Amino acid sequence: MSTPPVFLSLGANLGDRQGNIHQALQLLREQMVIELVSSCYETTPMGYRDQPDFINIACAARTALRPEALLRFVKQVEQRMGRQATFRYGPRLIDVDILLYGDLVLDTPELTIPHPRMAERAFVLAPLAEIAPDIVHPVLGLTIAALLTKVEQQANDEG
Ligand code: PH2
Ligand code: MG
Ligand code: MG
Repeated sequence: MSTPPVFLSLGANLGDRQGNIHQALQLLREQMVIELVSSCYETTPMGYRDQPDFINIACAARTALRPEALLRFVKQVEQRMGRQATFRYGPRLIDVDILLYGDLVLDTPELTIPHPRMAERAFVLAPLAEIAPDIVHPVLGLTIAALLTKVEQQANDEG
């Protein structure tokens, strides 16, 4: 296929976390060919800490959907799985975020690609580095492996 590789981050910290991730991947396959899936990472919550640990994964996929349609589709998958709106960074059954869409750089009120916080988040970068260490972030010009190293060094510096 000639569509660009799309990278998604999935996270869950409510209910059957592993089952939710698995179900989301199945639903995503309705509109995407999923080519690579990372292993599952159990991660401590970032942002708002007083909530259960997450399971996070990353996947690589191809889709005919353009970015805006892809965003609508992943939001629909979250809704179909019963995700309830809570507060920002709060607990969720499933979260599906678009990280990268080929080399596309996009910034609209609805959608920012690359994902604006991916470079700060070990829970995004560690799974992504497992499946795509050498992909270059189209804005920062660094590989995923290099971004992960930076985040890990910062975490060490902060103790
Ligand atoms: N998602 C958030 C906020 N904090 N922390 C972890 N460990 N994993 C997540 O997926 C996560 C988070 C907002 O989407
Ligand atoms: Mg998210
Ligand atoms: Mg989200």
